[in-house]
Order: sequence, then C-alpha cells, then structure tokens
Amino acid sequence: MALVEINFDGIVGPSHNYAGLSLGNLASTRNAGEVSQPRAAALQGIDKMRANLKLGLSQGIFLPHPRPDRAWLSDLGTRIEDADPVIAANAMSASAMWAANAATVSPAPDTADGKCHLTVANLRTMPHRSHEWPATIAQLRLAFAGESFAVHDPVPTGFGDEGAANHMRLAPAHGKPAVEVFVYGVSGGAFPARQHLEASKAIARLHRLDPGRLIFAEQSEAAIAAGAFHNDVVAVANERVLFAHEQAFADKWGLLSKLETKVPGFEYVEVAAAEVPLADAIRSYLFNAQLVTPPDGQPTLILPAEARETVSVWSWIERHLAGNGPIRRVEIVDVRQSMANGGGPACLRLRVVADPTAVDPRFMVNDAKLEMIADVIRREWPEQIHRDDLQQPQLIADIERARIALLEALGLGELA
Ligand code: SUG
Repeated sequence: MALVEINFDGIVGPSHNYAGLSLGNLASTRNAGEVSQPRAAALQGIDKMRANLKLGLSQGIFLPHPRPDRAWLSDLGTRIEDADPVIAANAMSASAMWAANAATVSPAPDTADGKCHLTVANLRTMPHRSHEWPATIAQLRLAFAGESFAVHDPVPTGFGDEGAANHMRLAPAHGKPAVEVFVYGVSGGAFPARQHLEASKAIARLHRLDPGRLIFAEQSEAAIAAGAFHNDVVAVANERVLFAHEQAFADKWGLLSKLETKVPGFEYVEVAAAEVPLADAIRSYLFNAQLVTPPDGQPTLILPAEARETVSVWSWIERHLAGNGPIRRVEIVDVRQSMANGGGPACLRLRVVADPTAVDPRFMVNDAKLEMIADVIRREWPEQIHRDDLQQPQLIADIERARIALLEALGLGELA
C-alpha cells in the first residue's frame, strides 16, 4: 500500500459571494458588498488543481454544499424567501470551498489502530460555517468509506474546532509516523480565537494518537489580532520543515525545542517580523501556501499571486531561493476570488495521506475529469453575484440547478 499526500480541494460553489460574514478575517470584511464572480472563482480553483497535477501530485475534490441550506433555515423557523437578509447570507455562503476547515486528519502511521482518522470540524464560531458539517461528513463517509479509514462526528459544540487549518504534521516523510501539532487560540484581542484547546485534545484522543508524538501549541494573540484567524495564515508544515512567521506562536521556543527533540532532521524556516511584518504576511498570504514535495523531491511552495505583488514578501522569497534554503521552488497560482474572502491556496485544500486507490474514485481527479468539471462550471455557474441579490428566486434556482448538474456529471447524485 503506497501512502501519498492527496490534496482534496473544495470546488468553489455557485453561490460564492462577498457578504462580509467572518469577523477577524480582514479580507472578508474589506470586500463585503463587492460583486463576486462564482464562475471565474471556480475556474481559478480548477486551474490550481491542474497545476498540482502537473507537479505530479495526487489530487482529489470535495463538492459544493446545498445552498441555500434549507434544512438550517427550517431549524431557524424560516425560509430563504422570508429570512432576514443576514440570515439569508449565512444560509447562502459557499464557505465549504475552504476544505482546510472540513476536518482534521491523522493518517494511518500516526494512529494506534493503523487507520486514517478524520474528524469533521464543527466550525461553531461563525454562524455561516456552523452548518457546513452535515454536508461535509456525508462526503467524507462516501470518499473514505473503506476500512482503512475512521470518520468521526464533530466534537461537541461547546468547543470550537476549525479542522486542519490549525493542525500540522511533521515527519521525515509523509508515510512515516509524524509528530502532530495542534494549534489553538486563547485570546485574539478584538477577534475570536476559533480553535479551542479542548476540541484539539478531544480529536487527539479520538484519533488514538501517541501522547509522545503530540504537541499542543498556542497561537499568539498578536497573530489573531492581526487577522490570522487560523494558524495556516501564519505557518505551514511539510514533512520535516516548518515554515512560519516569527510571531505565529505564543511560545515559539517551547514549540521549537519539542520539535527538535521529536522530529528527526527537523528544519525551521522563520520569516522575521523585521523582514516581513505580520500585516504583509497576512495580506499576501505568504504562509497560506501549499508546501509540497512533488515526485522530483524539490520542496515547492505554491503561492497566491498576491505574494508576488507584496514587495517585502517577494524579496524574502527571492533571497530564500538564492540561498540554499529548504524551499527549492515557487509556483504562483491565481485564486483571487477566494483570496478576497480570506481563502488562499492552502485554505482550499485538505491534505489526506492515504493510498489513493483506497479512496472512492469519484472524489479523485485527473486532467480529463477536471476538464469535464470545468465544462459544467462554464455552463452552469452564475457569472456574478451581489449580496443584495442572494434572495432572488431566479438566482437561487440557478444555484441549486448548477450544483445538481455537477453532482450528476460526477455520478454523485446521492449527495443531492
Ligand atoms: O472561515 N472566509 C473563510 C476563510 C477560510 C480560510 N481558511 C483557512 N485559513 N484555512 C473563514 O473566515 C468569508 C465568508 C464571507 O464573508 O462571506 C469566509 O467564511
């Protein structure tokens, strides 16, 4: 059985819009009320997946959720036609595209029973994300139905859990037992800390992780207050490398000393605040990159175009590449539509280390399947949405039809 890292990207749903729903996510607030382009957004996501395939990486997908979420509205005693506009926007969000918040994943080499464990995130902090998990778990139960996987319900909502965006694995290679780092927030100044320590501890127990290879690390208050609403906005790990901003963690030295002891060959790549201030790191999403090891063995950072346009960030990258640093190559992707809601390349994907043949093939893609998906998107996805239109019957009908067309094209009608 060959264990490889598979990136599952959330396909941007046809209701993608800018309603400014995420307090503490500066891009979401900045772009509230802008006109969105769902079709272009989804095609940008497809192009990112194509670039990943070209690098030789394994690629999977998750599907858009039913929007409006009529079941959630019904639980609130209303319907999309009658709902208060803010509630309607919460029911229409395409936020499930950010698959890094779908679940926390502990691959087989890390767990006591040798299964790959996935716990769906409860996302309870933001109302528009709190109703994602039922449609997410339905997909996880299909995609990872085999006996080499264990899919868990969300942890109780008393404790906020936002999934893999606050979780890092460090190991000499993906298929080897890793040290799993759970990053949680305590305080974020004016902004909420979305990942709670108790939720992370519960997941570590449910996933049957070895306490000797487990670290809980607090996110720095300064990072959350500066707009790092998830750890993956200020840090990313791949195999034995941790790439992070100097101000990412509350106790950086404590974390580093544990990693040095526990991870053979551990390497830390730090970006100093003097070179790239937190504000530049967060605006450019330097760390919300996919740090990957393609088959050619050259650690590659997949960055959003905004990183190249931010002077301090791009100079840092050029210096690092010119030196002999652990990151050997940089690829740029255009995911501007998602970025404008605070979702970079890393937000759009969930990493699962597994044997690709153990995954339901309907959730795996190659170039031909991506082209087929792109065809449906070009045909069915709305071109533009303004948040004031979110309750228009025609738009709602178009959005619902578009999703069904995609599910049918992929043979996933049972998710309807
Ligand atoms: O939860 N944005 C998402 C972005 C998630 C990014 N994910 C990671 N960092 N892994 C969020 O804040 C914006 C929705 C709106 O404003 O309409 C939004 O939900």
